[in-house]
Amino acid sequence: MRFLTIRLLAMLLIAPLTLWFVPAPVALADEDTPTPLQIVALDECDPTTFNAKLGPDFCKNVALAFATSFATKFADLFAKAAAGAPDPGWDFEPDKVTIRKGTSLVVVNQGGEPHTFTEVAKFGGGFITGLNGGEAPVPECAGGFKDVAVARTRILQGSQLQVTGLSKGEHHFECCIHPWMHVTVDVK
Ligand SMILES: [Cu+2]
Repeated sequence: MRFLTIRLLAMLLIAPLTLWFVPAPVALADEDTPTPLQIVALDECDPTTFNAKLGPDFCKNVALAFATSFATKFADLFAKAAAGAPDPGWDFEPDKVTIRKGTSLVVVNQGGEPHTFTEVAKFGGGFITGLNGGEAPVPECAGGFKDVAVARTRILQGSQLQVTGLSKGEHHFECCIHPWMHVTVDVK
């Protein structure tokens, strides 16, 4: 009888404590974590010509590239970049975003080939000279994928990268492979 009473007392004491402590962190997380803002990386690489140059499965464009004529051939991508009119199908969308401090970015690669989402002080060339349209590589991209700082900003086909902890002010991100792909992020 005494044992039962102690158990009952314990339950009566512990039950309200659990109710009190468990919901609190959930409510806090909802208030402190704004919905991430999504940016999409796009390209229309032509699997036949890209993979002939770069190996099987480099370009995994499954978004109807075979059935239509909007895919860009490997040589044409380089020719357009060299002429100063880079292919608009290679793009981050949107190009300019405004977020409040604490909001994270989620960058989703819906294209067929890899991209990077690399923060740079100033937009400029990437690490593939033939795609730079004559611009010098920016220091943040210059090392290519042998530089861990660049490699960790890589987004493979069908995957995503999350960017958190951006300070207030203007930030610039570009693809170190296709440097005309860029985004300006204004953090308020
Ligand atoms: Cu790219």
